[in-house]
Amino acid sequence: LESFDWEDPFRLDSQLTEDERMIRDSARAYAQDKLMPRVSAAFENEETDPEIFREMGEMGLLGTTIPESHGGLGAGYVSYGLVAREVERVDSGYRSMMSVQSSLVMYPIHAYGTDAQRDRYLPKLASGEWIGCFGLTEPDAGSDPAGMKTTAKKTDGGYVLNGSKTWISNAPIADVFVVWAKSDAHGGKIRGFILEKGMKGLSAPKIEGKMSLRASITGEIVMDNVEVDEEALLPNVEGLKGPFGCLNRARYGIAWGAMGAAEFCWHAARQYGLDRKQFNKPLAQTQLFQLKLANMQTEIALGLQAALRVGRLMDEANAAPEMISIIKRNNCGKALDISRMARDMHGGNGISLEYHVIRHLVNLETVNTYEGTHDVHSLILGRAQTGLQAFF
Ligand code: TGC
Ligand code: FAD
Repeated sequence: LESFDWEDPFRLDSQLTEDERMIRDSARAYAQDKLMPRVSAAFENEETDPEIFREMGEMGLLGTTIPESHGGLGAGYVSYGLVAREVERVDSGYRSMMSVQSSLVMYPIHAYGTDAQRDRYLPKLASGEWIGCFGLTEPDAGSDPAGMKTTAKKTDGGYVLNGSKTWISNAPIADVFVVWAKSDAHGGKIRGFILEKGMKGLSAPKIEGKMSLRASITGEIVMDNVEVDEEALLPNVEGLKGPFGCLNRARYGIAWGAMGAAEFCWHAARQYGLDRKQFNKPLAQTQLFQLKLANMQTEIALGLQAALRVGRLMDEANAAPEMISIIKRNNCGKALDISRMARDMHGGNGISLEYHVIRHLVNLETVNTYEGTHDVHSLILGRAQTGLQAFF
């Protein structure tokens, strides 16, 4: 029989192509060399360094799946997932910054935009020169985005937008805003618009005092009679399937990313248990400690294998949104459990920023909530197997 690699139980590595391994390795090197050394201070001081977008752009980590002709990497969804896993191994906030830019801003411009919109925005978003944000959630419309109040009213040659979005990643430092609004010219249907920083009536105040995702800035988007011309409309999609098309991709990336955060916590707990002695033996030599390590290893191995399967199906254009709900829901929930367990296994040290596990834990509270809460994905899966919708 072959030997067992405890870190890679199902030989995930051997299921990747050479190109995928290269992309994974360069993302890991960047994340460990450049992000890991600054994350504790960024988290403690609640500071987001916009330079990170430029660095990620240079490394080719923005728009992994966007064609090279538009500044992307032209790689597949498995590669995108591997990048998310490496970045989130350091911090969910850094992965958030990247996945919003890639899946929620570059993707809709590429998939739903005109050639002129692609040419104007994609190269600068791919390089990180411009930062993007995605405005769907509103103060009174979170899990139920169909209830949004933001409106776009037709004018001569354009639209006037009014409304507010909240809990928007990157918004206070964004140059480009992809926002969703109900458009009177399209029978009240939801349409996407691209706004730019500096437009009259557009502001993006920071949300202060977050106890989670503190290295990633979050804000509101306030639109007070923002006038845009016809070219701001994303012409090629209508209805909720516009934002959901983007969310499918971001949710998929989160399923990989959450496993990266979980892997960090698992490895840290294992090492801590090997290093720390109580009752004259390493903690890792106790049955309870080993049970917890076995549970972590099992959930992570299964979660990564499932994410890889869905990634392969996405690369074949053969994935259904419900598959993404399974892995987003499961991997976020399991990562949150694993980070809580790792925090406990570190004893008192577990609450210190120095050991990182508490930071992952509080971050994963957000990751379990955004892009469809754990319970909302349960309802999506319940509907898919009963034919009965239980949302309202
Ligand atoms: P429902 O009737 O189910 O669907 C309405 C229309 O949308 C289509 N659709 C999809 N299309 C593509 N992909 C999907 N996953 C789709 N899901 C639905 C559907 O076919 C239909 O199309 P049509 O043409 O018939 O009109 O809509 P509903 O209102 O009943 O939806 C209910 C529910 C709960 C499933 C949905 O609204 C939901 O998923 N809520 C969660 C909201 C959410 O995920 N928000 C995320 C905000 S963005 C964010 O959090 C970014 S954080 C990122 C970071 O920082 O990393
Ligand atoms: P609610 O919808 O009010 O849900 C509250 C609770 O009720 C949850 O437990 C939920 O599961 C439950 N619930 C809701 N409906 C039902 C139901 N029918 N049946 C049973 N239970 C239900 N949004 C963006 O558009 N862009 C972003 O960039 C973005 N970034 C974010 C960054 C951060 C740090 C955070 C915290 C959020 C971000 N969000 C963003 C918003 C995020 O997507 C929403 O918070 C999320 O969709 C949940 O909406 P809500 O907060 O209004 O909660």
